[in-house]
Amino acid sequence: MELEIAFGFYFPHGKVTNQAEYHVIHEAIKSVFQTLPNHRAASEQFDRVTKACGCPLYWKAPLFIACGGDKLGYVEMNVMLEFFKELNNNYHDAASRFLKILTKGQERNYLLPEDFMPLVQDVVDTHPGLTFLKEAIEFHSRYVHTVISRIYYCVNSSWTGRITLQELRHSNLLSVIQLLEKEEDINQVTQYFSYEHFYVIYCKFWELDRDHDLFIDKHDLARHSDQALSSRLIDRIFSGAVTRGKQTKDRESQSVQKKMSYTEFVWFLLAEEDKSHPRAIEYWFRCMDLDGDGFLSMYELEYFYDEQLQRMEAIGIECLPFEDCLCQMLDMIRPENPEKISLSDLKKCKMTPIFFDTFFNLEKYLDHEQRDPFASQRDHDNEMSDWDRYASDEYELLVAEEGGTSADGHDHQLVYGENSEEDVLSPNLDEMFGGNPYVNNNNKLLWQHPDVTVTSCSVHHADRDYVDDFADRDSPI
Ligand SMILES: [Ca+2]
Ligand SMILES: [Ca+2]
Repeated sequence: MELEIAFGFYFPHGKVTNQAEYHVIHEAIKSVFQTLPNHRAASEQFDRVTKACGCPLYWKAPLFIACGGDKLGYVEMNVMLEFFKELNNNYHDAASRFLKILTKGQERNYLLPEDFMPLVQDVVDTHPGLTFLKEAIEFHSRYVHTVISRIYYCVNSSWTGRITLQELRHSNLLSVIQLLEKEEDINQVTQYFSYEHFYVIYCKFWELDRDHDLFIDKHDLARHSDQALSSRLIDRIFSGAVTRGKQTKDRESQSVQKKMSYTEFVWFLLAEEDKSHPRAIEYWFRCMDLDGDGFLSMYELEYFYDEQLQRMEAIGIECLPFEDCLCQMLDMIRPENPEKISLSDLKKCKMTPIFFDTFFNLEKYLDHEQRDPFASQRDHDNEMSDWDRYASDEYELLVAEEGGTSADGHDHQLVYGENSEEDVLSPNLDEMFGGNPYVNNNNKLLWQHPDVTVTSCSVHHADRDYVDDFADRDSPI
């Protein structure tokens, strides 16, 4: 990038658009406003204004707000023309314009989760594939938060909670948002917006969260997928390596209990059900890297395998001793340094899901054992991701369990609380995106806002490796 700046090829906000195009759009905006009373556009009319600006349809709510429409209830023609002029003069590609619009003119060069709320809420309110949700208001914020959490999972490869322009450009987010205006069936938009995917994630959480306070603890999570996960791994999930660890004090025992929020659960489930996704590999790597040195050592592998061995013995299954298992795994991963496994070793290997399941998911490990490993790799070569396949299967099951579908194909009964008027999830959700930075095993800060700065284990040279690995921008699948 430094080279690019030196030679003048670097355009932080995209390349300059031509003036002829500007005038065409300028006239188009004027002609929309001239059909409106007092040359003012209300939010319902902003679909036309947005299209006249040459923006994707579902930028309309953020655009309306960026022009002050939320305060006045309308936007005047001159305000819109001024705003567009500024966009045109200073922001020259879709990503930089999107960021400018969503940050509502605040001088920020990154997006926060709440910046996405008007956009996703507007999809709920106006997308033809979600009209059945209109009456079920208590579902709105749950859907909105699920979508935003999925966006961060895929796009925010730096794990900072802040989506940068670079991350936006390396992602498919803008093209998926654009797809929404052509695709009437929201479930076809499997990236981020699918209602069925939301429904599966939410039901899975609801099952675990027995007291419905919208947080789950270690014991709740242990019940996930018939106790498939090892307790050592669950401890790591709650350690702060991958969650920001809300802590609540237990009144009776005075002990501090760590809880997982709904949005953290979204990340967990996505990572658990598709272990080939770059974010999932990072997620499980963080969990297994007990000392936070950026490598999985033989000791760390043995620590997790030990519990797998005990569990298999307990149910009378014959299992490989650690040394043999280790040989198999090293054969499979082929790490650059045979003594330890790095994040990039795992990202390069196509059989990484088998690697992780061997160390902490008994059910999936036994599944893999019964299958030809190359068959599962072939499965992977077809178009559907592991996540899409999981979500689709689970949705079918949920619908079947609930005893048939309603006319619109959706049954909301499961999640209707006793007082369905109140959106109980919202207050919790709204504070979920903030919280503490990630910590490593020693409770020292490992990941800090706003950059990926490793502050704690500076004695390890491996830190460099960590940062490099996380900084490499994998575009989401
Ligand atoms: Ca709970
Ligand atoms: Ca380590």
